[in-house]
Amino acid sequence: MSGPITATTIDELLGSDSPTNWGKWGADDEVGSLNYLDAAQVLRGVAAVRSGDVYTLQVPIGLPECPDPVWPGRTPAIRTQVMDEGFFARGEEPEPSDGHHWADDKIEMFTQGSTQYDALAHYWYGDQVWNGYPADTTIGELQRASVLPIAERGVVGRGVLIDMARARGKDVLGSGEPISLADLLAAAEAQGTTIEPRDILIIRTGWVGSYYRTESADFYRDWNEPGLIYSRDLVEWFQTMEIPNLVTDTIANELSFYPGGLQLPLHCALMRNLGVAFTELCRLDDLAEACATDRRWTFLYTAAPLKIAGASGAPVNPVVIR
Ligand code: UVW
Repeated sequence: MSGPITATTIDELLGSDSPTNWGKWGADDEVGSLNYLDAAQVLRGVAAVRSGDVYTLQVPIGLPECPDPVWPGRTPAIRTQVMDEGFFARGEEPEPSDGHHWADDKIEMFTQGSTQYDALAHYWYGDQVWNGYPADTTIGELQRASVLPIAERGVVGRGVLIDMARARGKDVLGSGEPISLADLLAAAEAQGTTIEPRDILIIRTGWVGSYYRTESADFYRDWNEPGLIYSRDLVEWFQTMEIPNLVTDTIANELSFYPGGLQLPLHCALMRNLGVAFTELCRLDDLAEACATDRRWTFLYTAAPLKIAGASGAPVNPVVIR
């Protein structure tokens, strides 16, 4: 990419011939590039397991000392205790005759307010969402390409981690720091890693990890998440490589804002047009440390978001087995 991107609309940026996978898996498809993860890909993931070490990638929900990290405008989860020993001690709940007590609680949260899978119809431009479904199928609930079909299917395959922060000798990439396709491939080469077709691509920036070490006001100042920057060759590479799933440790998986005013154009080019599943807001630091220690950057990746009907996203705790 030469020079800053100054397009002011997604249409202008992507043009009329941006690569798409619409129709590739039929007129009724709702899981897009996850279709690439067939049984052979599951076995390829299993074959990458060496030590049996397990890593969970979700950030915690509802830590009392630290509100959950969320995209500006969303609010962190609120967990409310609905029943506990205190209710009995205060006489607010009648004592059951058999002597049992219990605890209950509830959570109010954005479906995308934690580590999460985006539904393929979560983000669009023009009047169509993934696979050409009309944009008005999102009114009230996502009638097509909600997160439910992804949740019902599950996601299993070979994961490959590219540690961009480590490649640049940083703990964390800076606000608005871009990652081009060339940067990604150079970091993979420097790690000695080959990204193979149909790999689940996991990119570490250190961003979400830094949230837990940073004052909230500092974390949200000059808000522009680092990440992949749009280029036509990046989109073509995703399509040619048949990448089913992009996973990162940022809240929205890509560079947030562009000088011309664009926001999250890869949500449109990759998710809406190619059907690439987005897994956002992962905690990757411990996994990256383990990979750097024994220089093995590939593993079995498994995940299934919660089955929430009609939802534009759903929390998930991906599990990686090395
Ligand atoms: C936005 O929609 C802003 O981001 P995300 O995909 O993280 O939910």
